[in-house]
Amino acid sequence: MKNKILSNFKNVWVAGHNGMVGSAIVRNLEENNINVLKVDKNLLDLRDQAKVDKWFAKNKPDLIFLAAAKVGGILANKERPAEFISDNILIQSNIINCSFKYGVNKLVFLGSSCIYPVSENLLKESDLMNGKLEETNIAYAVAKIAGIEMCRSFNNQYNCNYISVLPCNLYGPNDNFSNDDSHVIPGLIRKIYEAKKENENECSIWGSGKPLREFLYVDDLATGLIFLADKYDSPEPINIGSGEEYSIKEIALKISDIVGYKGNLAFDENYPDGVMRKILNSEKINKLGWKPESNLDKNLQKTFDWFVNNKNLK
Ligand code: GFB
Repeated sequence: MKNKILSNFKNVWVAGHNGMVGSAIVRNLEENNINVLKVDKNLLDLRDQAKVDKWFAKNKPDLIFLAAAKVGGILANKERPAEFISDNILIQSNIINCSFKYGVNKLVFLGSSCIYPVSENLLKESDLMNGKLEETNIAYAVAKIAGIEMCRSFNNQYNCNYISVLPCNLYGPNDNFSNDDSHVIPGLIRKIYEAKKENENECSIWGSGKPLREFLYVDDLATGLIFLADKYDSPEPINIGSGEEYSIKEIALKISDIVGYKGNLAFDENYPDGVMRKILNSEKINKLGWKPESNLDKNLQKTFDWFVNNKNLK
């Protein structure tokens, strides 16, 4: 009999359940017959401390996946830093403070590989706060670093069990496929799909195409987060990556093949590249016993299929 996951918890809340990460966690938990607490953002603005407190008093979660955040790609971060730092600090502070006030047993906080200092090497957890941050997303990075330090501080001072997980770049169903705010994979899926539909001879790709990024499929992330909720109790951050890195040009060519686009891919260097390489050292979680089932080509196809079937939803 497979060990029942999260058997130590009875009231699991996925904050941000409608987002790409939150919905992947919910899919996994509900497939394992675990009831999930959810609250839509139009019913509870997580930036509103009084409302969050009232919700905690009524719903009393004992495990929280903090997947609610203001996220976006390189352009959104570059152009709207005030929103990224303000919203994320408000959301995480409200939830972490209420978790302590209402005795939540465990909280899983989500950082990102982009909060590490710029480096061409594999990013290790010990590299955090040991160097200059990437300019294009410094506001988001500082907010997330504050969240990690808040978890560590509550663990040290009040013996809480709030863990911090740092994923690499993510993709999958239910992502944001908008033209300007999205991350690279959904942004390119939409752009190249539309170039094919409009029979355009050329499709513009931001940047040089040279940057390298590590990608993890969001359903693999979900299994990793649930694995850590069950097995990881350290206040130290832990990376979760696929170990698969590709250049933006390789990704654009793969997506063109999936879409069936035959036009030319033009790289527009008026757009920022961001860091030239961003890949995690995921030895720590691998040694604990988790590895992704990742297969980028198959998962890119699944993501494209989801987009085609849902593109009119948003
Ligand atoms: O995914 P992306 O926005 O995030 O961009 P980052 C990755 C690379 O893809 C950059 C290029 O070099 C972009 O110039 N790119 C090419 C595109 N075409 C496109 C496109 O159509 N859309 C997008 N978005 N990029 C983010 C951080 O940095 O990493 C976030 O800004 C977040 O805070 C995320 O943490 C994980 O990897 O550059």
